Amino acid sequence: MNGIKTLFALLILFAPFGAFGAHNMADHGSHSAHTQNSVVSEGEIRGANLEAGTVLLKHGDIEALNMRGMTMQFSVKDKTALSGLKTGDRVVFTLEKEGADIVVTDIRRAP
Ligand SMILES: [Cu+2]
Repeated sequence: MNGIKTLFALLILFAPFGAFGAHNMADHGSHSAHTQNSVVSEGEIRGANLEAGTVLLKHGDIEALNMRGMTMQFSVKDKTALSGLKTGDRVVFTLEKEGADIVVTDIRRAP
């Protein structure tokens, strides 16, 4: 009997920490997304034009920009960021609003 009581006590003690931890993680993502005008997201390269400095990216939902998952073309602010990347690469990229446009200000292979 005592053993079961102890187990319950432990569950009650630790359960809130688990929930808090998970919540914190999720929260962190949206916080960093709202800092400045930039959003960090992940996707896959579907094509690139190094001369034009454009990249075709398949990305997931980007709530901060009201975008559902899609494949779309972006301009890359610094074309050289595309060198070394190829179609099929998983990437982490940063998007920034520039007037009416959304440009990629950073892109690198996903770790
Ligand atoms: Cu999009």
